[in-house]
Amino acid sequence: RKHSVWTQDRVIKSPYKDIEIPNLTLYDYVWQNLDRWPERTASVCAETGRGYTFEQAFNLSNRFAANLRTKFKIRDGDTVAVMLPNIPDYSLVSLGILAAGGVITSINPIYTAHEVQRQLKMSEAKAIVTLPEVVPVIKESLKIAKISIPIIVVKINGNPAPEGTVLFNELSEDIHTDNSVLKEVRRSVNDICFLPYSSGTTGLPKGVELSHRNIIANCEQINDPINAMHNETTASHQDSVMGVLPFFHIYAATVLMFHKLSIGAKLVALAKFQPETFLKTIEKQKTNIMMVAPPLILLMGSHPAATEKTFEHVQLVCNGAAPLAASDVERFLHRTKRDIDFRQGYGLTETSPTVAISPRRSKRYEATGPPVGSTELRIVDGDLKNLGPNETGEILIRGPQVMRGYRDNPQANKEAFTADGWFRTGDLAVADEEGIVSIADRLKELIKVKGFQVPPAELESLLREHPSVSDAAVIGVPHQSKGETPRAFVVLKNGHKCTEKQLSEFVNEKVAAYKHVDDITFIDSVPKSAAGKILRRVLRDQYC
Ligand code: 4UV
Repeated sequence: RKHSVWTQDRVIKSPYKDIEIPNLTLYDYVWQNLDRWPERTASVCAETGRGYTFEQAFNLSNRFAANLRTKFKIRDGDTVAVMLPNIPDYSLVSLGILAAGGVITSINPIYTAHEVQRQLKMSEAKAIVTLPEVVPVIKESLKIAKISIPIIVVKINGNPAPEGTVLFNELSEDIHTDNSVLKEVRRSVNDICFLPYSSGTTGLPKGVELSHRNIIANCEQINDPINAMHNETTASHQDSVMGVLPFFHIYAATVLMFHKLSIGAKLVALAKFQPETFLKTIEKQKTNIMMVAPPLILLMGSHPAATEKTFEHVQLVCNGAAPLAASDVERFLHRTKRDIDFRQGYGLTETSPTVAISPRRSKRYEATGPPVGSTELRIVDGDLKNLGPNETGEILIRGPQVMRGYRDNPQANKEAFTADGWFRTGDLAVADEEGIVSIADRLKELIKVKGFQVPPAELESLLREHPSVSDAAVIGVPHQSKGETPRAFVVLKNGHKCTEKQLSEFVNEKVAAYKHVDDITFIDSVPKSAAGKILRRVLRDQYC
């Protein structure tokens, strides 16, 4: 594949063959190979060994689906929220929602009531599935949002269902369920099936409308034989995949959950991250495929319990979600003493997510690859004019995995797409003669802490809610183990006094731990453009 993938108009074409997108819903796509491996383990809990075979997962999620329709009146296109950690039931719940004709909106299980209420309201969720211990947060969020929806809880220990909730297990295990109601479901491949929230290039998180076709296309794109990110589970071999990245995030939802179930792999669900458990699980579960983010590569390359034996079965490790230095990859690979195929994936929530993956056995660890099948890229300057090889500019994408758009947000959609339909990533990248893409920087506001999205606009609006604050701006600053952390600049109202600690407590109680602001600088005024946009670069140049 030495030939150039650049066209004369300076568009980067995929070197891989065009994918064919089966005319199936995501639900039918995931289960299409069910008869090949009904008895195999589909998902298993890393800590307890509790799990499901493919056949059990299929039957339980279908019964759950039928009961969503009969008992909760879920109809085609209704949204159901999933707020769960990585438990083996996660995929049953998700596929059940799809089988019922519903749309999944996934919520980070460590979100606060303040964060949850916004997503429940915006997505117009008709029900929510969670764990008993998360119910108090959800009840509080429903109170703030002034809405009332059924709460369904997955019971994974002996505790009874909290008051006012319904057990998932009773819905999925009820053998009297009449599954024939599922025949009423009418979903087409262009209907939305997944509605994650992403801030995109600017502002607060927005609902990203992903269709069945978007996600299936992306599964096919990473499935391409040349570009394969897996080993191809066969009659005699089953891949064992580490499910440590959170399933609520698009990377794990598509690349780990939907794709790996469709190829008959075993998904090992790790609910609570704890370094020793994580490392022990790799060894015990004979993990051969790992999808990870930078903090995990750093951990695997430095933790004393990470030894040769830990990685005995590992064949493929893919990093994504945030940049990683080649030296960190080398350190990790050196420790494994094995010839592991290391890959770098690049993508976004808005692109289902995969856009590019580094070629098999690429030694350019910091780079990703050329675009996956049926995907075109452009690298452009500030006037959207195409740049050529080895020139740095914003990366634009066209392909079947690109979202339909942000929900109910014409303004954001206008900014996210060019007039001729290219999606603007807000990432700065450079591509070489072979179309191998390296992500250079982020043009957009978004901060990524350990690969998680932290939209500055969210923290700024919380800071401005404080009675002593007149204005605020937040930027990301480099951090050794987390990648970045937020740093806030605050202007106090005339005559008001307030400490850094008071302000950070005011914000931090309303957001998940990785969004916490502990670095606050008081300034006289926030630098802004004539149009009122915060000049983050000025802040960076002046203070960092
Ligand atoms: O929307 P999001 O939170 O989405 C992601 C997706 C990660 C993926 C996607 C496909 C893969 O195959 C894979 O391995 C990982 O994180 O955040 C999108 C932003 O994250 C940054 C970039 O700024 C995106 O706009 N980002 C994602 N992947 C990389 C990255 C990467 N490999 N290197 C540098 N930055």
